[in-house]
Amino acid sequence: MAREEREVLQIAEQFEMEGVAKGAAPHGNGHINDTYLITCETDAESKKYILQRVNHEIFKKPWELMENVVKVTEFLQNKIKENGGDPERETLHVVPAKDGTFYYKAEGGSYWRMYRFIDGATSYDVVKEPKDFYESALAFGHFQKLLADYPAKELFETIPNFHNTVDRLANFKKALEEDAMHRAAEVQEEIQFVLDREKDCHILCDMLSAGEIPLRVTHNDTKLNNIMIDNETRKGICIIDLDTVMPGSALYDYGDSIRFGANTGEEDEKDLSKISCDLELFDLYTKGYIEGCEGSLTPLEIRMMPMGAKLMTLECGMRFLADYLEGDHYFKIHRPEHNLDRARTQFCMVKDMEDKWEKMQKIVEKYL
Ligand code: ADP
Ligand code: GN1
Ligand code: MG
Repeated sequence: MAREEREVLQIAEQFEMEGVAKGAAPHGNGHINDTYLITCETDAESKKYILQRVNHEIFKKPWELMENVVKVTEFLQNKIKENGGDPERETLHVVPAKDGTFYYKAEGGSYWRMYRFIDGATSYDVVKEPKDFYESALAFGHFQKLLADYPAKELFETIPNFHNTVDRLANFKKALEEDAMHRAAEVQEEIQFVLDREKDCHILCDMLSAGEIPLRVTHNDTKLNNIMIDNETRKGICIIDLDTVMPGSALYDYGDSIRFGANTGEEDEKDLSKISCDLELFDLYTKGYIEGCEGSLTPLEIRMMPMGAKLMTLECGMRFLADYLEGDHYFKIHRPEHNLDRARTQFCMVKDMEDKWEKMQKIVEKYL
């Protein structure tokens, strides 16, 4: 057994698992945390768990993050029970550490947490069937609806100003000014693309601060691989990756899903001719999200959906490009220029949305 696996297994042993942990393997395609699938053997069967090293460069206070996650999952478990659902499969369950806390701090200072594994379901990195994307929209909308009466004040802001596009732009400009890796000169076109859209960055922030659109409790990281789709029913059964559940706008959740799932190419596609906003997928997701929210979106929120999609895509591109300029310390990369490739797909998607703007508006208006 490799050293890494042995070390991860030792950490897994610190949690209240059933049986004896036998195997640990890297799992999933998240950009932030390190995720492992732990396999345990009991007398009767084998049991699986998800063990994660929380990225505490990004989540500065993992104990606050875990307090959020525990509270939100308990709240969801109760809601799901009240609604006659299956709380075992429809929300995450945190597995406590043996000392009764909800995370484990290892020697060397890394922070770990464990979830029960959701079996018989898959998280997809691309839309394989349009129907799956529609089901994911229903589920993300439903998630929003379930959290509608969650006491927002109780939530810690795990990453301050997470979707504040004005703040994101300021951070981008700072990275540009510092140009720590001397990379700015080669990416002038991409930089200009962002700077030309400065005004856009204010639109949703202004509407939120004027109270024109409501602040809600939102997920804030609604890409397709943050939902488990049941292998048999093909329903979006469980929303995962709850690290950024915080006050936000429904347009952030809606927009981030479009950014990722309605793109005809992958987030890190090098061939930009493959990138575009698929209007059929855009329509399907819009319909599903509005239905999932069960009438709770305001007419103005619905009208602003194209803007939510465009701004979440622009913001993500700006974040990838800033990270490229700063030396790739935030998002995991798997090749040189990975963040630059990602930024380019996002900007290409933004441009395509701008070209299709009237069509996107017509689509959302159908649902008013
Ligand atoms: P990151 O913040 O790095 O994106 P995630 O919490 O999204 O981490 O987990 C990464 C991947 O691990 C997910 O995309 C999913 O495939 C898988 N995963 C996470 N939690 C569970 C779970 N409870 N059951 C099954 N798979 C999970
Ligand atoms: C990160 O953790 P993951 O891979 O689900 C990021 C999101 C970005 C996304 C881009 C906490 O999501 O904000 O939109 O990458 N999460 C965090 O793929 O920054
Ligand atoms: Mg994730």
